[in-house]
Amino acid sequence: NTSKPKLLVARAMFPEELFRLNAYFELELNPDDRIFSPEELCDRLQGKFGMICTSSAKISADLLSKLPELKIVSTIAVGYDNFDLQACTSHQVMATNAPDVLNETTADFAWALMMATARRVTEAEHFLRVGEWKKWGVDLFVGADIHGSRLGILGMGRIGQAIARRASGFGMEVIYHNRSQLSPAQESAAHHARYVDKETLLREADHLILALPYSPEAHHIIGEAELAKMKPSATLVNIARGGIVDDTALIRALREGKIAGAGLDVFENEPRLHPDFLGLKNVVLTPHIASASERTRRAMVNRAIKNVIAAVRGEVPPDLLNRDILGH
Ligand code: 8YV
Repeated sequence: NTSKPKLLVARAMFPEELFRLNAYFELELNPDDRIFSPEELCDRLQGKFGMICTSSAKISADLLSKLPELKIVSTIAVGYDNFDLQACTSHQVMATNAPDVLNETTADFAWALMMATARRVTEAEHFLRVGEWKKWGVDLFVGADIHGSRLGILGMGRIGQAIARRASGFGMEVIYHNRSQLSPAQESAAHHARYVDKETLLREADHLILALPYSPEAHHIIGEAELAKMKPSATLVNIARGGIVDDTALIRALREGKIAGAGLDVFENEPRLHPDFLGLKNVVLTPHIASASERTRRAMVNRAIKNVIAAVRGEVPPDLLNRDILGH
Protein backbone atom coordinates (compact mmCIF):
# COMPACT_ATOMS: atom_id res chain seq x y z
CA ASN A 1 0.00 0.00 0.00
CA THR A 2 1.98 2.97 -1.28
CA SER A 3 -0.46 5.53 0.10
CA LYS A 4 0.81 5.00 3.65
CA PRO A 5 3.06 7.72 5.03
CA LYS A 6 6.77 6.86 5.05
CA LEU A 7 8.80 6.33 8.20
CA LEU A 8 12.56 6.03 8.46
CA VAL A 9 13.84 3.81 11.24
CA ALA A 10 17.36 5.18 11.26
CA ARG A 11 19.00 2.47 13.35
CA ALA A 12 18.56 -1.28 13.58
CA MET A 13 16.23 -2.14 16.45
CA PHE A 14 14.13 -5.18 17.47
CA PRO A 15 12.27 -6.08 14.24
CA GLU A 16 9.61 -7.92 16.29
CA GLU A 17 8.67 -4.63 17.95
CA LEU A 18 8.85 -2.55 14.77
CA PHE A 19 6.41 -4.88 13.08
CA ARG A 20 3.45 -2.99 14.57
CA LEU A 21 4.42 0.05 12.53
CA ASN A 22 3.55 -1.71 9.27
CA ALA A 23 -0.13 -1.06 9.85
CA TYR A 24 0.48 2.68 9.69
CA PHE A 25 3.63 3.29 7.69
CA GLU A 26 5.70 2.27 4.76
CA LEU A 27 8.95 1.55 6.59
CA GLU A 28 12.49 2.21 5.51
CA LEU A 29 14.80 0.22 7.76
CA ASN A 30 18.54 0.15 8.30
CA PRO A 31 19.19 -3.54 9.00
CA ASP A 32 22.98 -3.11 8.75
CA ASP A 33 22.80 -0.39 11.40
CA ARG A 34 25.04 1.97 9.48
CA ILE A 35 25.43 5.42 11.02
CA PHE A 36 24.20 7.86 8.37
CA SER A 37 26.27 10.92 7.61
CA PRO A 38 24.32 14.19 7.88
CA GLU A 39 24.02 14.22 4.06
CA GLU A 40 22.73 10.67 3.86
CA LEU A 41 20.30 11.29 6.71
CA CYS A 42 18.97 14.28 4.79
CA ASP A 43 18.59 12.18 1.62
CA ARG A 44 16.84 9.37 3.40
CA LEU A 45 14.46 11.73 5.16
CA GLN A 46 13.19 13.20 1.89
CA GLY A 47 9.47 12.58 1.62
CA LYS A 48 9.29 10.97 5.06
CA PHE A 49 6.51 11.68 7.54
CA GLY A 50 8.75 10.78 10.43
CA MET A 51 11.77 9.06 11.83
CA ILE A 52 12.63 6.84 14.77
CA CYS A 53 16.25 7.44 15.70
CA THR A 54 18.81 7.46 18.49
CA SER A 55 21.01 10.14 19.99
CA SER A 56 23.34 9.84 17.00
CA ALA A 57 20.87 11.68 14.69
CA LYS A 58 21.51 15.43 14.78
CA ILE A 59 18.35 17.37 13.98
CA SER A 60 19.37 20.92 13.13
CA ALA A 61 17.60 23.94 11.68
CA ASP A 62 19.60 23.48 8.49
CA LEU A 63 18.49 19.88 8.09
CA LEU A 64 14.84 20.69 8.83
CA SER A 65 14.80 23.48 6.27
CA LYS A 66 15.38 20.78 3.63
CA LEU A 67 12.58 18.51 4.85
CA PRO A 68 9.20 20.22 4.39
CA GLU A 69 7.24 16.99 4.69
CA LEU A 70 8.73 15.81 7.99
CA LYS A 71 6.26 15.79 10.90
CA ILE A 72 7.94 13.89 13.73
CA VAL A 73 11.34 12.87 15.01
CA SER A 74 11.16 10.23 17.73
CA THR A 75 14.28 9.24 19.64
CA ILE A 76 14.66 6.08 21.70
CA ALA A 77 16.48 7.98 24.44
CA VAL A 78 15.52 10.19 27.35
CA GLY A 79 18.26 12.67 26.39
CA TYR A 80 17.45 14.82 23.39
CA ASP A 81 20.37 17.20 23.13
CA ASN A 82 20.72 16.05 19.50
CA PHE A 83 17.42 17.83 18.70
CA ASP A 84 17.21 21.56 18.10
CA LEU A 85 13.76 21.89 19.68
CA GLN A 86 13.22 25.50 18.65
CA ALA A 87 13.97 24.66 15.04
CA CYS A 88 11.62 21.67 15.28
CA THR A 89 8.83 23.95 16.46
CA SER A 90 9.42 26.57 13.81
CA HIS A 91 9.42 23.87 11.13
CA GLN A 92 6.28 22.28 12.59
CA VAL A 93 8.08 19.05 13.43
CA MET A 94 7.11 17.24 16.61
CA ALA A 95 10.02 15.97 18.69
CA THR A 96 9.58 13.10 21.16
CA ASN A 97 11.84 11.17 23.52
CA ALA A 98 11.51 7.93 25.48
CA PRO A 99 11.58 8.81 29.19
CA ASP A 100 10.69 6.93 32.39
CA VAL A 101 11.01 3.36 31.14
CA LEU A 102 14.81 3.50 31.55
CA ASN A 103 15.01 5.15 34.98
CA GLU A 104 15.49 2.03 37.09
CA THR A 105 17.77 0.23 34.64
CA THR A 106 19.98 3.30 34.29
CA ALA A 107 20.07 3.74 38.07
CA ASP A 108 21.13 0.10 38.44
CA PHE A 109 24.01 0.72 36.07
CA ALA A 110 25.11 3.89 37.85
CA TRP A 111 25.44 1.74 40.94
CA ALA A 112 27.30 -0.95 39.01
CA LEU A 113 29.83 1.64 37.87
CA MET A 114 30.12 3.22 41.30
CA MET A 115 30.71 -0.12 42.98
CA ALA A 116 33.04 -1.44 40.31
CA THR A 117 35.08 1.76 40.46
CA ALA A 118 35.25 2.11 44.23
CA ARG A 119 36.12 -1.58 44.70
CA ARG A 120 38.37 -1.71 41.63
CA VAL A 121 36.58 -4.70 40.13
CA THR A 122 37.76 -4.41 36.52
CA GLU A 123 41.30 -3.47 37.46
CA ALA A 124 41.52 -6.51 39.74
CA GLU A 125 40.04 -8.77 37.09
CA HIS A 126 42.55 -7.59 34.54
CA PHE A 127 45.38 -8.31 37.01
CA LEU A 128 44.09 -11.82 37.37
CA ARG A 129 43.50 -12.40 33.65
CA VAL A 130 47.03 -11.39 32.67
CA GLY A 131 48.47 -13.82 35.19
CA GLU A 132 49.83 -11.32 37.68
CA TRP A 133 48.15 -12.90 40.70
CA LYS A 134 51.02 -14.68 42.42
CA LYS A 135 50.09 -14.10 46.04
CA TRP A 136 47.37 -12.59 48.16
CA GLY A 137 48.24 -9.47 50.19
CA VAL A 138 46.49 -7.58 52.92
CA ASP A 139 46.36 -4.43 50.80
CA LEU A 140 45.70 -6.15 47.47
CA PHE A 141 43.30 -3.90 45.55
CA VAL A 142 42.03 -2.11 48.62
CA GLY A 143 39.39 0.41 47.63
CA ALA A 144 36.73 2.62 49.14
CA ASP A 145 33.57 1.50 50.92
CA ILE A 146 30.16 2.12 49.45
CA HIS A 147 28.13 1.30 52.58
CA GLY A 148 28.10 4.03 55.15
CA SER A 149 29.58 6.56 52.73
CA ARG A 150 28.09 9.79 51.39
CA LEU A 151 26.58 9.62 47.94
CA GLY A 152 26.43 12.83 45.93
CA ILE A 153 24.14 13.22 42.94
CA LEU A 154 24.35 16.07 40.45
CA GLY A 155 21.07 16.22 38.54
CA MET A 156 18.16 14.98 40.62
CA GLY A 157 15.58 14.12 37.97
CA ARG A 158 13.84 10.81 37.60
CA ILE A 159 17.10 8.86 37.17
CA GLY A 160 18.86 10.74 39.98
CA GLN A 161 16.00 9.95 42.34
CA ALA A 162 16.08 6.28 41.34
CA ILE A 163 19.81 6.25 42.11
CA ALA A 164 19.18 7.86 45.50
CA ARG A 165 16.49 5.34 46.49
CA ARG A 166 18.98 2.51 46.16
CA ALA A 167 21.18 4.08 48.85
CA SER A 168 18.84 2.95 51.61
CA GLY A 169 20.11 -0.62 51.51
CA PHE A 170 23.68 0.58 51.97
CA GLY A 171 23.14 2.90 54.92
CA MET A 172 24.36 5.88 52.94
CA GLU A 173 23.68 9.54 53.32
CA VAL A 174 22.56 11.23 50.09
CA ILE A 175 23.27 14.83 49.14
CA TYR A 176 22.34 16.35 45.80
CA HIS A 177 22.42 19.46 43.71
CA ASN A 178 19.87 20.27 41.04
CA ARG A 179 18.52 23.30 39.17
CA SER A 180 15.71 23.34 41.71
CA GLN A 181 15.23 21.68 45.05
CA LEU A 182 12.87 18.70 45.20
CA SER A 183 9.71 18.89 47.27
CA PRO A 184 9.98 17.52 50.83
CA ALA A 185 7.94 14.47 49.75
CA GLN A 186 10.26 13.79 46.80
CA GLU A 187 13.32 14.22 49.02
CA SER A 188 12.03 11.80 51.58
CA ALA A 189 11.19 9.26 48.84
CA ALA A 190 14.74 9.68 47.54
CA HIS A 191 16.27 8.25 50.73
CA HIS A 192 15.96 11.63 52.47
CA ALA A 193 18.32 13.28 50.03
CA ARG A 194 19.58 16.63 51.26
CA TYR A 195 19.84 19.59 48.88
CA VAL A 196 23.24 21.32 48.92
CA ASP A 197 25.00 23.85 46.69
CA LYS A 198 27.32 22.52 44.00
CA GLU A 199 30.44 23.45 45.97
CA THR A 200 29.32 21.43 49.01
CA LEU A 201 28.35 18.52 46.78
CA LEU A 202 31.83 18.41 45.26
CA ARG A 203 33.62 18.76 48.59
CA GLU A 204 31.54 16.33 50.62
CA ALA A 205 30.61 13.46 48.31
CA ASP A 206 32.53 10.21 48.72
CA HIS A 207 30.99 9.04 45.46
CA LEU A 208 29.60 11.52 42.97
CA ILE A 209 27.18 10.43 40.26
CA LEU A 210 26.28 12.71 37.35
CA ALA A 211 22.68 12.33 36.20
CA LEU A 212 21.84 15.63 34.57
CA PRO A 213 20.82 16.25 30.96
CA TYR A 214 23.33 17.77 28.57
CA SER A 215 22.76 21.40 27.63
CA PRO A 216 25.14 24.20 26.66
CA GLU A 217 25.02 25.34 30.32
CA ALA A 218 26.05 21.86 31.46
CA HIS A 219 29.04 21.74 29.09
CA HIS A 220 32.17 20.91 31.16
CA ILE A 221 30.24 21.55 34.36
CA ILE A 222 32.82 19.13 35.80
CA GLY A 223 36.23 20.48 34.84
CA GLU A 224 39.60 21.09 36.44
CA ALA A 225 38.33 23.47 39.14
CA GLU A 226 35.49 21.16 40.16
CA LEU A 227 37.66 18.04 40.22
CA ALA A 228 40.16 19.87 42.43
CA LYS A 229 37.44 20.40 45.03
CA MET A 230 36.61 16.70 45.30
CA LYS A 231 38.09 14.39 47.92
CA PRO A 232 41.23 12.56 46.76
CA SER A 233 39.45 9.37 47.84
CA ALA A 234 36.30 10.14 45.81
CA THR A 235 34.80 8.25 42.88
CA LEU A 236 33.14 10.01 39.95
CA VAL A 237 30.49 8.29 37.84
CA ASN A 238 29.03 9.64 34.60
CA ILE A 239 25.96 7.93 33.17
CA ALA A 240 24.58 11.20 31.78
CA ARG A 241 26.28 12.56 28.65
CA GLY A 242 29.74 13.13 27.32
CA GLY A 243 30.58 16.82 27.33
CA ILE A 244 29.29 17.32 30.87
CA VAL A 245 32.76 16.31 32.02
CA ASP A 246 35.91 17.85 30.56
CA ASP A 247 37.62 14.56 29.68
CA THR A 248 41.09 16.07 29.40
CA ALA A 249 40.79 17.59 32.87
CA LEU A 250 39.43 14.31 34.22
CA ILE A 251 42.33 12.32 32.81
CA ARG A 252 44.74 14.74 34.46
CA ALA A 253 42.90 14.54 37.79
CA LEU A 254 42.93 10.74 37.68
CA ARG A 255 46.64 10.70 36.89
CA GLU A 256 47.53 13.15 39.61
CA GLY A 257 45.36 11.46 42.23
CA LYS A 258 43.02 14.43 42.61
CA ILE A 259 40.26 11.82 42.74
CA ALA A 260 40.57 8.07 43.25
CA GLY A 261 38.71 6.76 40.24
CA ALA A 262 36.00 7.24 37.65
CA GLY A 263 33.30 5.02 36.20
CA LEU A 264 32.34 6.30 32.77
CA ASP A 265 29.63 5.18 30.41
CA VAL A 266 29.66 8.33 28.25
CA PHE A 267 32.47 10.35 26.68
CA GLU A 268 33.16 13.45 24.67
CA ASN A 269 33.23 12.48 20.97
CA GLU A 270 32.10 8.91 21.64
CA PRO A 271 32.52 6.32 20.27
CA ARG A 272 36.01 7.72 19.79
CA LEU A 273 37.30 8.21 23.29
CA HIS A 274 40.34 10.10 24.44
CA PRO A 275 43.12 7.49 24.03
CA ASP A 276 44.65 8.37 27.41
CA PHE A 277 41.67 6.81 29.18
CA LEU A 278 42.88 3.39 28.05
CA GLY A 279 46.20 3.80 29.82
CA LEU A 280 44.59 4.58 33.18
CA LYS A 281 44.05 1.85 35.76
CA ASN A 282 41.65 3.74 37.99
CA VAL A 283 38.79 3.90 35.49
CA VAL A 284 35.93 1.62 34.61
CA LEU A 285 34.90 2.27 31.00
CA THR A 286 31.71 1.10 29.29
CA PRO A 287 30.28 1.87 25.82
CA HIS A 288 27.12 3.89 26.64
CA ILE A 289 25.11 0.93 27.91
CA ALA A 290 23.51 2.23 31.11
CA SER A 291 19.98 1.69 29.76
CA ALA A 292 20.87 -1.58 28.06
CA SER A 293 18.76 -4.26 29.65
CA GLU A 294 16.78 -6.35 27.20
CA ARG A 295 13.47 -5.36 28.73
CA THR A 296 14.25 -1.65 28.95
CA ARG A 297 15.64 -1.31 25.45
CA ARG A 298 12.48 -2.93 24.09
CA ALA A 299 10.37 -0.60 26.24
CA MET A 300 12.28 2.41 24.87
CA VAL A 301 11.66 1.28 21.30
CA ASN A 302 8.00 0.76 22.09
CA ARG A 303 7.77 4.22 23.58
CA ALA A 304 9.18 5.67 20.35
CA ILE A 305 6.72 3.56 18.34
CA LYS A 306 3.78 4.86 20.40
CA ASN A 307 4.86 8.41 19.72
CA VAL A 308 4.97 8.06 15.93
CA ILE A 309 1.71 6.14 15.84
CA ALA A 310 -0.01 8.87 17.87
CA ALA A 311 1.37 11.46 15.45
CA VAL A 312 0.14 9.67 12.33
CA ARG A 313 -3.29 9.28 13.92
CA GLY A 314 -3.45 13.00 14.52
CA GLU A 315 -3.15 12.61 18.29
CA VAL A 316 -0.69 14.35 20.58
CA PRO A 317 2.29 12.02 21.08
CA PRO A 318 2.57 11.13 24.79
CA ASP A 319 6.20 12.23 24.98
CA LEU A 320 5.96 15.40 22.92
CA LEU A 321 8.89 17.64 23.91
CA ASN A 322 8.10 20.85 22.01
CA ARG A 323 4.56 21.26 23.29
CA ASP A 324 4.55 24.86 22.09
CA ILE A 325 4.08 23.41 18.62
CA LEU A 326 0.44 22.72 19.55
CA GLY A 327 -0.39 26.42 19.66
CA HIS A 328 0.90 27.00 16.14
C1 8YV B 1 20.05 5.72 24.69
C2 8YV B 1 20.66 7.46 26.39
O1 8YV B 1 19.83 4.37 24.55
O2 8YV B 1 18.39 7.65 26.94
C3 8YV B 1 19.44 8.24 26.71
O3 8YV B 1 19.53 9.48 26.75
O4 8YV B 1 21.72 7.98 26.39
C4 8YV B 1 20.53 6.00 26.09
O5 8YV B 1 19.63 5.46 27.01
C5 8YV B 1 21.05 6.12 23.65
O6 8YV B 1 21.31 7.48 23.75
C6 8YV B 1 20.54 5.80 22.25
O7 8YV B 1 19.64 6.74 21.81
